[in-house]
Amino acid sequence: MTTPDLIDVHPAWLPVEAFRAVGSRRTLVHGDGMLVDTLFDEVERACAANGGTVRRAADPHHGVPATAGGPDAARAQAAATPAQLVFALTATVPGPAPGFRGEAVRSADGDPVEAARAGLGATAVGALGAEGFAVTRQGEVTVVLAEEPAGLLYGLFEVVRRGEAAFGPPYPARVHRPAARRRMLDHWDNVDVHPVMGQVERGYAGGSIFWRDGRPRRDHARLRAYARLLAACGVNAVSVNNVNVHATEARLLTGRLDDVAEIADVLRPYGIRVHLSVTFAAPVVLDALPTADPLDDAVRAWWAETTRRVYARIPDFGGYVVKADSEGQPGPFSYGRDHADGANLLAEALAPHDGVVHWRAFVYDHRQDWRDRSTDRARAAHDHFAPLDGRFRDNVVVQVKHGPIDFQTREPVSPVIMAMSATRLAVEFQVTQEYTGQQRHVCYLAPSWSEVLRFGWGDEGRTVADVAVDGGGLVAVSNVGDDPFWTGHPLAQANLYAFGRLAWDPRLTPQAVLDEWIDLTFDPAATADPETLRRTLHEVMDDSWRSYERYSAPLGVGFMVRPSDHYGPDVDGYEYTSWGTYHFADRDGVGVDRTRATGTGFTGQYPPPWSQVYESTASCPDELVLFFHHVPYGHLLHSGRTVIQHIYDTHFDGVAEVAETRRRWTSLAGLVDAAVHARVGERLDEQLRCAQEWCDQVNAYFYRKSGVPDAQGRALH
Ligand code: GCV
Repeated sequence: MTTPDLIDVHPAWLPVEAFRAVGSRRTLVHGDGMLVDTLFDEVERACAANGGTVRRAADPHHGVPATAGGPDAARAQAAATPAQLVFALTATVPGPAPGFRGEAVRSADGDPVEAARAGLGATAVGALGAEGFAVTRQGEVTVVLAEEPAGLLYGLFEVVRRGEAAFGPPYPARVHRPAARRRMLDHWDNVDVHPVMGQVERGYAGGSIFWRDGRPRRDHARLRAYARLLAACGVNAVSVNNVNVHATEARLLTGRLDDVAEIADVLRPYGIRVHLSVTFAAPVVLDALPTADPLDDAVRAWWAETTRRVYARIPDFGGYVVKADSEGQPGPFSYGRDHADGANLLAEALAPHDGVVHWRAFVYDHRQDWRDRSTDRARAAHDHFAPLDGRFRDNVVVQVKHGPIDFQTREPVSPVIMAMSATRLAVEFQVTQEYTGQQRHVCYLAPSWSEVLRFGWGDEGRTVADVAVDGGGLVAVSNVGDDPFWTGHPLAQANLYAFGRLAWDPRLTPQAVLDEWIDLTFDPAATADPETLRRTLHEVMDDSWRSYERYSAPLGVGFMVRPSDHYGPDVDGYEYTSWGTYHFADRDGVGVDRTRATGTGFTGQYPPPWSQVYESTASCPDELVLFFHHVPYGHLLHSGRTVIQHIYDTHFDGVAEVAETRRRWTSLAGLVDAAVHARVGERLDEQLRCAQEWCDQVNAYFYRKSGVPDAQGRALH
C-alpha cells in the first residue's frame, strides 16, 4: 500500500485500495473551483489505478468536457455512456438545458441529478451550507450534491468511506453537514530545534512536517498528503507552530510570513486554512514598541497593520492562536489587564478580515509553593475566565482544555466549559499522547473524547458537544511528525482520524469510527480472514485507553509520571515541585481534597448536579474519587473494593491486558502489512515493559506507604 506520489510514507486511511469502488466506475463531475479540481484529480487518480473513467461535465459556456482515465477508446466511450457516480455543485448543474440532459448522466430511470435535487426537497435548498453535501442513490447512479466545492470534496470522501455500499440499492438523499464549523489541529512544532523540547514539543513521531532546523521543510508532497488525510476525516484548519512562541517562531508573523504562505498554498486545495500561534509580546519583540499593553493605541494600531499585511499575503488566513500568561509566555497580566482585554486586542485586528483568535484558557501559576495546600491548579482557568464571560468579542474563541489540569488519562470535564454561555468556546483535546503512552503504547483515545463530548449538565441537558458546536468548535494537538507512519505508532493514526470524525459528528460512537478506520486503512475484505482482522483490531484498541488507565495512575489522581518528559512512572516525581500537580499520599490515604466543605472548593465551580455529585464520596464516581477527595486506603469504593485493593488489582489487570494485546497482535501476522506488523510489535514490547514498570512502582509505592498487603497475596516488592 502506498500514498500516491509519496512512496516512502504510509498511506494511513487513504491507500489506493480505499478508492477501488470509486475508481472502478464512470464518474461525472459538475462544478468549478479549486476544490472541485482537487476532487477531479482524486477521482482521476483512482480511475487510473482501478480502470474507471471520470469526465468533467461540458461547460455550457465553453463546450469541451475534460475526460480522464483509461485508454483513448474507453475515454471516447465514456463521453457517451451514462455515469454511475455524479458529483454536482447544485449551482452549476445546468438543469434541463441543451448539452446536459441526456448527456452521460441520464439513466434508464431518468435524470438522477434532477431526482436527487427533488429528493432533497424545498427545505434543504440552501441548507447544505459551505461544507455540507447530500448523497443519494437514484436507480443505477450515486449522486453527490453540494452547494460549495468543499462540500463536494467531503462528499467524495464519504463515498470512499462507504465503498461498495455507496453503490448498492437505491436510497433517498442523506444530508451530511459538519457539526462544528471549525475542526482544527494545533501543531506544537518549533521552527528552530528547541534545546529542551526539540523540533516538536511533545512530539512522538519524529521531526516536524513543516519545519526543520530553523527553515521551512518544503516537502510539499508530504504536506499535500497530510492535507488530503485531514480533509478525508473532516479537519479544516491547522495551526502551524507551537503555542510556546520562541524568538524565531515570533517572526513568522512578519519577516517570515512567506514561510506560512507557502504552507497555506499547499493545504488550500483540500479546504484547510492556516492559523498561526503568535506571541502577545509581538509589538515589543518584533518592532521594539515600548509596550504590548492591549489598551495602548499604538499597540492596537500595530496589530491592525500587521494583521492587514498578513491578509494581504494570505487572503484566507484563519487567525491567531495565543497562549498568554501561561508557563512563561507573556500576556496581559504584565500590564494589569485581563484576558478579555488581551483577546479583544487581537480580535479587533482580525475582525475586518473575518479572522478569529483562539485564546487559550490554560492559565495557571506554575511557580506554586508545594507546601501551600490551599492553591489548586484545577481552579485556575475558571477563576481567571468565568468572570469574563460576556466580555469577549464575537471573533474570540476561548480554547479550553477538556479537563481542568492538563490532558491527564482521566480528569473531570473542565468547569469552564459549563460556565461561559455568553462566550464562544472551543474544546481542546490532545491527540499527541503526552500523558497516555507517547505513541509507544496503544491508546485509542476516542472513548475518552466521546465521554467528554457527551457529558451533560443543567435542566436542559446541555453537553460539551453542544458548547463546541454552537461556539468555537473542536481543537486538538496533532500527533503527526515526519515518521514514515505519520504518528510513530501506526495504530495512533486512528486517534487523528477519530478526532476529525468526532469534530465532524460528535454523536459517532468510538467503535463506529474505528470500524471506518479499520476498513479504510487495512482493507480487510482483501485479506484471507476479514472478520478475524476486524475483530482482533477492535480487541486490541477498543479498551486500550482504559487499560492504560488501569496500569498507570489510579482513580483520577494524575501526574505520577516522570517529570519533564512525562513518560513512565515516577509516583513522587511532581510531589514536591512548583507545578501544582500533587497526590498527597501519606501513610493513611491519598488524593486531593477539592471539596467545598474541607478542601480547595473546586467542586463549587460546577453547576448542579455535578457540584453535589463531586462534593461527596458517596456520589463521586469511583474513577474520579482521588481527583476530588483525600480518602483513607481502606475507603470502600462503589465497586465494593477498597482503594488500596483497587490500586493493586487494576495494576495487575492492566499489565495482563497488555500481555494479551501483545499475543493478539502476534496472531495478526500475515493479515496486516509486514512493516506495520513489525512496528506495532516493537511498540507493544515496550508497552509491556513499561506497563510492568508502572505496575511494580505504583503497587510498591502504595504498599510501602500503607503497609496493607494485597488480598490475593501477589508480590508487591
Ligand atoms: C505547549 C503542557 C505541556 C506543554 C504544553 C502545555 C500547553 O504543560 O507539557 O509542553 O506547552 O501543556 O498546553 O501549552
